[in-house]
Amino acid sequence: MTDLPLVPAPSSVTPTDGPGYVLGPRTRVVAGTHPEVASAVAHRLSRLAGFAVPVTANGADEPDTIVLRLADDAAALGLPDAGLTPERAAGAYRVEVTERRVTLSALAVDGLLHAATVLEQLAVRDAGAAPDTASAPGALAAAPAPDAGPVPAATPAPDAAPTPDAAPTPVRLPAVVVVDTPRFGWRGLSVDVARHFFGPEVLRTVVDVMASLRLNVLHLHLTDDQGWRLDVPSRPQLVDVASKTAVGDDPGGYYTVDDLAELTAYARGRGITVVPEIDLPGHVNAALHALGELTPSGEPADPYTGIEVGFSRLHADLPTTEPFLRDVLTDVASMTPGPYVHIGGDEVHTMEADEFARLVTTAARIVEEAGKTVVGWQEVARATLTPGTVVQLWDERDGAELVRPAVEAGALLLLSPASKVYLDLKYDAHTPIGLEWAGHVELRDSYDWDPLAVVPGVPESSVVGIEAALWTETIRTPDDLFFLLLPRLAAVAEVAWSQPDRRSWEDFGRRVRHLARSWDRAGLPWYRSPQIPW
Ligand code: TNX
Repeated sequence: MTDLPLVPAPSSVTPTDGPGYVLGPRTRVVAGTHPEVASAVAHRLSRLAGFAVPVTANGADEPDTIVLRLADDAAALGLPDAGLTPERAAGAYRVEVTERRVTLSALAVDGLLHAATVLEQLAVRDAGAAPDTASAPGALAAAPAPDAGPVPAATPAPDAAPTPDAAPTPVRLPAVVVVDTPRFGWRGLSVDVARHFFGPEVLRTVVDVMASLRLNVLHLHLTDDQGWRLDVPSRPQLVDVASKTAVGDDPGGYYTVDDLAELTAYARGRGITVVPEIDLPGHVNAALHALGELTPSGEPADPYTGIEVGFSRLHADLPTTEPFLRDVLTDVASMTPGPYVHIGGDEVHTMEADEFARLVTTAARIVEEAGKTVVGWQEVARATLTPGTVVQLWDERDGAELVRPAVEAGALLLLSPASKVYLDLKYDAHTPIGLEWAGHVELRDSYDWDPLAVVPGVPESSVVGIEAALWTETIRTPDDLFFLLLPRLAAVAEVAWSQPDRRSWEDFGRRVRHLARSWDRAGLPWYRSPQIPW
């Protein structure tokens, strides 16, 4: 392992001789062939240094340069390429720090972005200081985005400049070579913005936290019984009527087409793909409230602000149902540049298996005709799926037996076992917010598990990755949200990224303490788990 406070733990860390590189007035990032990545990296380094680190067009051979290189093959990074899928290769990177310069290499832009976050975790403030005094305020935040707007109350302004009279403390990057590849290509977090709505600014902070942990998929649960949160241009009634409600009669809200586009671009600039979910054919009370044509009586459903599940449903036999699916899913597919659309599929307790399979098959076909890959909760495995469909396991009571045949028939498995990665579950009996239906989830529960044991016998090559989930029945404020997310999201990120022989609970405990300092500096609340000597 390593003494350096890197989370998730890299594949290999080799300290080298020398004092490392000190960011100074001559430091500049060489743009080379990737000016947009260079400016993202320069922005991160500027934050770290406390002064503006410029980007120059060339000069890669000169000293005091931060050089970005895209390599053609894994060998050029010093990585074995056996078994490296394109998704894993995209995240791979190499960081080399010497006294003269810093070189970031990768096979794709995402890897370069990850490498830049490694520099933040490596940074030591004040030469010779321990790494836990590392990093500048706002270390979580990344490159400027054209849409940079207000931040939630919990977060200080990310561009807060150092006080003019205080010379910034020198920032040193220790001499090291880090070579790293993620274990899984999909390292996600799902956020339920339907039960309680969180605006784009809160989601940008979530994206910043995710990027700092080298996660790469933000899944948005945009619709549920309690509210519809995305404007769908072909069906404006959905948000006009059904976005106003939330659990417990709290305020609602929704994202415009532009909001989603801007958030998606912000996330992409940090190596993160947004996956929109429209939950079907259950969890649809908001849609039935907005569109009476979807109910057998033709009358709109009453709004619902409780937290029961499983009662609402579409009707396969109504002539209005398929056009609704086609309009909504086609619009959503066209609104997402990413390759995936999630169609939900969970917890329909009031429908026969045949009708459920018909509706899932119809929804999946529409998404595929729109050129996207389907993602669905584990129950969609009851329908016949196109190979390559992503099936998301969540309920360990019957998940393994449900998904196994689908995976054998070519589906890919995304792991969200509730007892490990449902970050809306209470830490322990005293946690003031959170649910308890799958037990309590302490930090170590999120960390100490074997992804390949969830569905015994499934080969690693069928597992696309791991996704944490944050359901928001009990989460009303951004502070609630980050308190449940942190530190467990760091544990899930390491399970998703690091090879089993590179991680251990004791070592993680030592490294995660340093991350907590960066959460403090960013003003983010987090849970002081008694399992760690913070
Ligand atoms: C189960 S997980 C649900 C959600 C709830 C969550 C609460 C899943 C696919 N469905 O509707 O919000 O449990 O933990």
